[in-house]
Amino acid sequence: MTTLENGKNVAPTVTTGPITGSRKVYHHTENGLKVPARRIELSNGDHFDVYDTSGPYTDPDVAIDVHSGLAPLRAEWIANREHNTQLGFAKAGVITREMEFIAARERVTPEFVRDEVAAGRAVIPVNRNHPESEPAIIGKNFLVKVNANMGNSAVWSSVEEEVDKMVWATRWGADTIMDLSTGKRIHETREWIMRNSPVPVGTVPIYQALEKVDGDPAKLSWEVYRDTVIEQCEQGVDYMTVHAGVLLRYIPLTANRVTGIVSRGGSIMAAWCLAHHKESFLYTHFEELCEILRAYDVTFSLGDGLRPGSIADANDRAQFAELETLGELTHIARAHDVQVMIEGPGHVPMHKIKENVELEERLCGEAPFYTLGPLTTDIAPAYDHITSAIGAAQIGWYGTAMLCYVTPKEHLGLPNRDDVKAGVIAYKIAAHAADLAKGHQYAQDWDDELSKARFEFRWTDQFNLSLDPDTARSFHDETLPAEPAKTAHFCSMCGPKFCSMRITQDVRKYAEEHGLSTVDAIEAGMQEKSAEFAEHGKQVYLPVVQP
Ligand code: IRN
Ligand code: FE2
Repeated sequence: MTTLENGKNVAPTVTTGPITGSRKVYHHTENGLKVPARRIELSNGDHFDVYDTSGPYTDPDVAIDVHSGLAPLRAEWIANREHNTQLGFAKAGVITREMEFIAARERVTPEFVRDEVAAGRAVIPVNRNHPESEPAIIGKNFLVKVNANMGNSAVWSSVEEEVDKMVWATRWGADTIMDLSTGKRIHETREWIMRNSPVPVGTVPIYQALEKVDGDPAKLSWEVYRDTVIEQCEQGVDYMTVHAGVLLRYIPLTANRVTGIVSRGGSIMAAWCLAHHKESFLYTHFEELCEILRAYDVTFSLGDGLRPGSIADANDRAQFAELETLGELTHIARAHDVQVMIEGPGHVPMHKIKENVELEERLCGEAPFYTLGPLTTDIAPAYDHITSAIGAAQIGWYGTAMLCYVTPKEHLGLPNRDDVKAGVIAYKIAAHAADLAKGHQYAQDWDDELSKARFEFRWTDQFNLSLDPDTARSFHDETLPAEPAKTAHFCSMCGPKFCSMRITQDVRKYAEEHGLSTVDAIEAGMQEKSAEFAEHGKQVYLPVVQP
């Protein structure tokens, strides 16, 4: 591990320990692989296991030393097999350890994982030089994934903060993270993140290449770019955004847009193309790039350099022209056994979202779609985790495999720790809502567990089954802090007299006691309630009575 700039080996402090109300467990596969899960213990003696992205940080039995990094979980798997990509193995009919691990995580068969990878419908981003990561899969027939972006910029934040944000984001459920650092300490920041990340890490190599030529896009070259890609492959980056679809002839298509080119990588490449009046070197050298990525099993995330940056620009000619080129490149990469996913928008109103997924699937042979939101309106800066989670839920439902989070700071500034959590939680909601709509049994089971806990007034179980137990509990504590309130059959929203759930339970009890059907009991029960209502002076809101 490299030493920090000031000469001292300062270890970033990161959050460790289990999430409230749950503990780390491991499921063992046929071949003895230990697959992590988060077990939520319930007060009725049951438990519910959920998909766990947090790595060893939430396991109190593992000592975390960020200086030495995480244990290289995959090192032995990689050492004991021939050199190939997950796609190459899958095409040859081989089930890798990674596929077996993923099958257990996703509750499907290893054969299914292999077949989806072989078809190019799913990717497993696992650089052979990132053995610390726990394998995960991105594809529409698996759980919808969430990516969290981090990275310092020239003006703000330190290496320590970025490592801490990575641990924090995965704690709340980020399935992958992207290090988008710019500025001086790019290599060093990335090294700390790579060695400590339990999830796949993505980057946009053009950002670092630009640093190497002092920030002047015109000075970029294939050679500088290639060397940067190799440097990052060597460090273990699992997937890379490559804006190879920004062709010279597409740039004029953005001239009349409201917001022009908003992609950082896209604008860098457009500037290079215009400065040299040449076709993009990412496009002309694409096959060489395939060879490099293949050697490390790095996955392409073909960038949407011409994505719309406003509601007005959604689904325009520039955006879809680029998508066509990404489709062409997908087939080239696959022929080299390199895994591919496709990046998508951006800013899209709800009625224009579906078309994006349909077109992407058709043009790119169902390569996993990976979208940035999209934001469904532009009028709520400071709340763009919400404007975009709405679009993310929809696009996920239609078949997008991974959702790139947007934080409340989007368009305004660099996200801090709280923004990272707000963004991750908003996107876990979107991803889970999509899983539910897609009929995923595990998603349905999770909801049912929480619904039951809510109905039975198992408050602690309701908190612990939620995506953010700490906040759920603290909101409840605000009005009913006393411990008995955690078993009370009401909360402060409706108060003890008007809790609909309690009334329903009363109705059911009444039916049982009086030998009535529930329908009759509702009728009888409602009459009683109405009498009770009149008795209390026909007031809808009664003062809350503390237990
Ligand atoms: C995801 C989908 N479309 C864009 N993204 C992400 O946006 C991409 O993966 C990267 O993390 C971020 C910034 O990309 P640009 O602005 O360089 O295109
Ligand atoms: Fe934007």
